Amino acid sequence: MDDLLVKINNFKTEIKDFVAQNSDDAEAFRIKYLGTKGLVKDVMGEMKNVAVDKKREFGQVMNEFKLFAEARYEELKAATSTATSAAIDEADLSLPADTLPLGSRHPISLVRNRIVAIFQRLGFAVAEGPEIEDDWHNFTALNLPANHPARDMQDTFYINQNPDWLLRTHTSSVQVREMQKGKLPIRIICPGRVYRNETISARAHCFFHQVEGLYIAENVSFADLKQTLYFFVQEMFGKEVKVRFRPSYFPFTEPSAEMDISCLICGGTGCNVCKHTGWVEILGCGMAHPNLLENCGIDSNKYTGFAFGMGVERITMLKYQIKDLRLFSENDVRFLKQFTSAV
Ligand code: 2NM
Repeated sequence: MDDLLVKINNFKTEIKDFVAQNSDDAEAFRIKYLGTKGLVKDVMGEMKNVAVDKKREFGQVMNEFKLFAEARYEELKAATSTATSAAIDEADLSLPADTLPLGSRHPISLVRNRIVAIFQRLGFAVAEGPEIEDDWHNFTALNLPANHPARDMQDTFYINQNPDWLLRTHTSSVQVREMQKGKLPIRIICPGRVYRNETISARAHCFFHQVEGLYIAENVSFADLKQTLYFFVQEMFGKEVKVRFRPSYFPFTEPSAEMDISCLICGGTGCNVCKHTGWVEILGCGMAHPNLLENCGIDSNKYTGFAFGMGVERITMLKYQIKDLRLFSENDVRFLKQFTSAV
C-alpha cells in the first residue's frame, strides 16, 4: 500500500512536469496516462491487491490521481492548440499557394500544332469540319468509285439510323466543303480525327489523326508540291533530311505519290525502323484530280492544285520512337508526362 502511494506520487510529479510542444505531444500524454493501456488504468488494477479495510481510502487516492491526470491533459491540449493557432497567425498569408499539377500536352497535340505552325508560315489557313459526314462529301465528291473497298462496311463506320451518314475516314471531306464555297485560290490545311474500322493492334486503331493540305490556284504544279513538302520536312525533322517521291495511286489525285524521308534513326544506312531500306514513308500526295475539282464546282481547265495527307500518329511515332499506337489512347500518365515541352 505504501509502495503504491509512492508510485502514485512519482507519477503525479511526472505529470506535473510533462512538457508538450504541440498537439502530438499532448496526444502522447493521453495515451501514456489515460489510454486503455495507460498508467492510470494500470494503477487502478492494483486495487485487487489492497486489503479490504483499506479499499475505501485507496479508492479516493486512485480517483484523485485519475482526475489529476485528466485535468493536466486538458491543460496540455488547450495550450498546444493555442500554439497551433498562434502559428497560423504568424503565417504569411500573402505567400503563393502550393502549385497544382497542371498536366501536359498530349504528344499528338504537340506534333499536330507543330505541323500546323509550319504550314501557317507558308500561308495555309486551318479549316475544320464535321466528324460525322455524308457519303457524298467523304467518298463521291472525292472520285471514289462505288465499288471502292473504303466504302465497304468492313472499313468504314456507318451510322445505323441513316446509312448515308458515316464517321469521316479522312479530313478530305473538309477540303471538299471548302472547295464548294467557290472562293479561290484555296490554301488550307485540315487537322482532325478520322475513323476506320480496323482491328486494334500496335499498328492500327479505330481512330487516328490526320493533317491534310490543299492548294488550288492557277498554274499550281507538281514542282510546287515537291518544294512545299520538302520545306515541311526540313522544318519538322531538320535540314539534313533527304526526301524521295514514289509513284502511287489515290482516287482523288493524278498523278499521285508517296513521300519518304531518309531514316532518322540510322541516317539511311539501314536499321529496324526503316526495315533496312534507309527510307521511311511519311505522307501521300498528288495533283488534285480534275474530276474532284469539277465535282466541287471548280473549272479544271483554269485551276490546278496539289493535295497531301499525313497521319499525325505516324509522324509522332517517328519523332519520338514510339513503338505502339495504343499508347496514344490509353491515357497512362507515365507515358503522357514524358512530353512536357514543345517538340
Ligand atoms: C492523301 C494523299 C493524297 C488529299 C486529297 C485531298 C482533297 F480533299 F483535296 F481531295 N485532300 N487530301 C490527299 C491526297 C490525301 O493522304 C494520304
